[in-house]
Amino acid sequence: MDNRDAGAGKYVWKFVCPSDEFLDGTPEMYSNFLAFIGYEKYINCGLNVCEPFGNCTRIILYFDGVFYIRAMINKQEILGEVLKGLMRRYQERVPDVSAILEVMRTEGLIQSPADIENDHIAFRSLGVPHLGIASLEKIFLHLGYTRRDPYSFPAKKLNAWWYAPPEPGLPRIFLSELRVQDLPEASQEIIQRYTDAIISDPVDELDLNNAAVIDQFLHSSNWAVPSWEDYHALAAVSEYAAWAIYNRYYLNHFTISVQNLPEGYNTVASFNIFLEKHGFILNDSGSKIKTSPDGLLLQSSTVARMVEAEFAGGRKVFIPGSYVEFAERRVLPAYAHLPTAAIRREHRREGFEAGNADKIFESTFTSQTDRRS
Ligand code: OOG
Ligand code: NI
Repeated sequence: MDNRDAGAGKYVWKFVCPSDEFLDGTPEMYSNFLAFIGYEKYINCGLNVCEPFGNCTRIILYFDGVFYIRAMINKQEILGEVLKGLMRRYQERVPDVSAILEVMRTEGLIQSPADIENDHIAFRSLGVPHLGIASLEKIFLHLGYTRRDPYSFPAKKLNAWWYAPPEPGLPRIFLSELRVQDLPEASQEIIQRYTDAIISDPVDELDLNNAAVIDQFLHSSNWAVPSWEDYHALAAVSEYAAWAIYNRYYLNHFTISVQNLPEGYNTVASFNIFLEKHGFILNDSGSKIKTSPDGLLLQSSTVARMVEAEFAGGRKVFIPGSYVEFAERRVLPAYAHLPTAAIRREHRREGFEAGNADKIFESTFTSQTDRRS
C-alpha cells in the first residue's frame, strides 16, 4: 500500500485494485460505466481519474493497464467521526455530562450542546512496550494533531504530552501514561501479566483512514479484563494504574471552555458557583480552582462518579469512572488591548500546566470520589 498526502486536507489512499475483472476492460469501458453510475470524469497528470459526486469518496483510476481504487479521504471528517464516537460513549457512561449540559441549557447559558467549546479531551495509558503515548499518539498525529509540550509527574509516576488540533475549533488532546518501570516490582508484574502478550504496537495494525476502525479500537481492549484482586492491588500503589487497566482508552474527560460563556459564568470561579448550586461535586485537591503560576490558565473538575465494573470471574464492584473538567484561558498580556469581539484562541493562554494537572488527575482517586458518598 502506498499512502501519501494529496494536499488541501485531502488524503489519498491507493492500492492495486484487488479485483482481477477490472483488468480486462478498456479505460473507455470503465469511464462510461463510472459516468453511468454518477461519477464525473476528468484528466489529471496523465491519469484518467473519476471524481465522485457529493460525499462519495471512492475513486477508480487506471494507468498503464493497472487499475487502482483510490479513496479520497478527508481527515477532518474522520476526526469528526472519531470525536463523535468518543463523546457518545463518554456521555453514556458519565451522567454528569448530560446533567451539566441540561442545566446550562435550562439556565440559558447555551441554546444547545453544540454551543459548547470543548477545550480538550484526555486519555490515560500504560507505559509499557508497544502501548502508552508513543502508540496512542499515532492515531491523532495521523488525523492532523501536532505534538506540543511534555509534562512530568514524578510523584504520581506519570508522563504526559499535549497535542494541538488541526483547526482551532477542535479540542486539544492531553495524553498521559504510567511509568510502569518506576512502580514496585510486584505492581509491574501484575501489569505485565496483562500486557506481555502484546508484542507489536496494535495501532500499527489499524487502518487509520477508517473512523469505524479507530472507534472500535478505542473502545475495545488489548488485554484481558483484570481480576478484582489485581485491580485492588494496583490501586493500593497507583490509582491511575488501576483506572487505566480497567477503563483503558475510554475518554477520561472532556473540558468545557468557560471564557466564551455569558457574563456571570465566564470564569472558573463563577462557573464553579453555578455547578455547586446545582449539586455537582468538585475536586478540591489543592483547591477547587487550579491556577497556573502565570495566572492565565484556571481549571476545575467534577469528582468522577462511581461506575459498576465487572471484573474477570464476574465480580461486580463500583469503581471511579470519568469526570468533567472546566477551563478558563485568559488573554495573553500582549493582546490585552484587543476588544473582546476580536479575541480568538491564539490570543489566549495555550497548553497545560503540570501543577494544575497533578491535582486534576485526582478527580478519579478515592480521596476525591469518597466525598460523593
Ligand atoms: C488528566 C489530568 C490532567 C489537565 O487538563 O491538566 C488534565 C487525567 O486525569 O488523566 O486533564
Ligand atoms: Ni484536562
